[in-house]
Amino acid sequence: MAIRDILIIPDKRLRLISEPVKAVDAALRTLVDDMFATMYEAPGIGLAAIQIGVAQRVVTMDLAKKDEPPEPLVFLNPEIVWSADDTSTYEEGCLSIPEYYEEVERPAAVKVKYLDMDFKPHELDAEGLLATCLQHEIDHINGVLFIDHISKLKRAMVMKKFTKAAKKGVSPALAKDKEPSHHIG
Ligand code: GNR
Ligand code: NI
Repeated sequence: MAIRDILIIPDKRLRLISEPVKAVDAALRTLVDDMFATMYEAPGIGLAAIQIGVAQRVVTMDLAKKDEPPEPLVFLNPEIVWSADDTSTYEEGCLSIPEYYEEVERPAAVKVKYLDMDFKPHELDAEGLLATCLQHEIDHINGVLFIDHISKLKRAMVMKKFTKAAKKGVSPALAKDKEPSHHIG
């Protein structure tokens, strides 16, 4: 099991449309193991394979609270087959956009079709955090990020901050410390 690097915006690979999984083989099992190791270490409640640079339609998730036993979930080729008309708003974050949080409005409930690690099909009725997280992860495998659901101005500000930080090779939280002094005062 290996912890892999998580891609950060503006990495273009985060905009790829991931390919469907064709079979559960040893390589896929290693990918899923690595995704859990990476997700738990981050820590995050969900991860899409593209976030570690693998453009396959694979999602891991664990929504168990800290004081509860782990509940690892795997979704292969997940697809939203129904969305509720009513919406809910949740403050979202993303491991590919570290330390940025914003409210996102999405359908309050979804029905998701997916395959498990035995390649057996399932349908899951989700609401609450599970519905939000599934939509966030299914967005990832379609090259969509949660900032695509916020205002254009907020998105532009986030993109600018992370693009500047990437050029300096530091995290956005530290980037301001590298500003040349002529930017101050
Ligand atoms: O860890 C995560 N938390 C989170 C919070 C609200 C809505 C979605 C998420 S998913 C995120 C991990 C991540 O980036 N998954 O792609
Ligand atoms: Ni994310």
